Amino acid sequence: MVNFSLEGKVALVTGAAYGIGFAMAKALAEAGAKIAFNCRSQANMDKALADYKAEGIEAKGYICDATDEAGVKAMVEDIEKTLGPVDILVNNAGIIKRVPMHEMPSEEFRQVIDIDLVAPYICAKAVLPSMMERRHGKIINICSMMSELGRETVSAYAAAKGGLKMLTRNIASEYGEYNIQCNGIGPGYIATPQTAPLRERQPDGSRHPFDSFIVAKTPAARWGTPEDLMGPVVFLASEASDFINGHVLYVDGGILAYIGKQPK
Ligand code: NAP
Ligand code: GCO
Repeated sequence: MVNFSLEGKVALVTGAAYGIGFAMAKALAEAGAKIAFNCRSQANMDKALADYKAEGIEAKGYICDATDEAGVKAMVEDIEKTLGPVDILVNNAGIIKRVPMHEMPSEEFRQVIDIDLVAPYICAKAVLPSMMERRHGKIINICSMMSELGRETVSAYAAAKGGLKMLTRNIASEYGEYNIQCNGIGPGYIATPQTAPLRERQPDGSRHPFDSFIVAKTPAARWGTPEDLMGPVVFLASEASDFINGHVLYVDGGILAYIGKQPK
């Protein structure tokens, strides 16, 4: 029988205070994993711990910036002491800044690269030695439509997410022989706080033009929800995907397959 169970596994989901990370952590917990997560803000942490508890999940939370190498190392060591070695790492923490590239301060460009690309490297590096020793592990990087496509104002984000796709392939290449699988999940347009500005009602009460654009551009004719990511992450975290490595699974309602409707 195909094994989707995560009983006895320890999962670290970065940036899982809410949004996609929270939904994925919930799914991993429902499949049997023990959950650790991090975020930067105490307020988000407090609310997240209450939300996990309300779902019956005893998640272990850490206030830790995923770009802080020493902090991440200490977090992973503490997880190992309290829950056990990390079997599943989901590099989910991420930000976006929507600024025309020619107007974007380089510090902002660097910050997006730091969080969306360097942090996944830092977190993967922190868990790999133990996974290599135990000769098994799952690393899942949360990529994006912008791992494949560009659009106005998201140059830093697209550069980071494009790099994250190749980092995923490189980790798969370098560590596959240790029975470590590294894959990506590429969500389409998902309704979370990160995309809230793109869905805001206009002053006249009409839908945001980008909202209408995305619904037209998506064969499923809807925004995705964080819950749409729950099955894919359990699949890639489980033994059911042990021979899948270096793959980015797009969970996008068909956007990448679709040229778009002919204008009326
Ligand atoms: P979100 O709603 O903005 O949530 C981001 C989470 O990451 C929050 O918990 C935030 O908490 C945490 N975070 C941000 N920077 C961090 C850092 N440096 N260290 C630790 N935690 C950090 O985002 P989302 O929409 O759920 O997206 C989650 C991931 O999916 C991101 O990588 C995003 O790029 C990707 N994605 C999103 C979509 C979408 O349409 N929403 C589509 C494709 C890919 P704190 O602020 O408290 O740290
Ligand atoms: C944007 C959106 C996208 C989504 C996601 C799509 O401004 O275009 O925020 O980047 O967040 O990454 O997959």
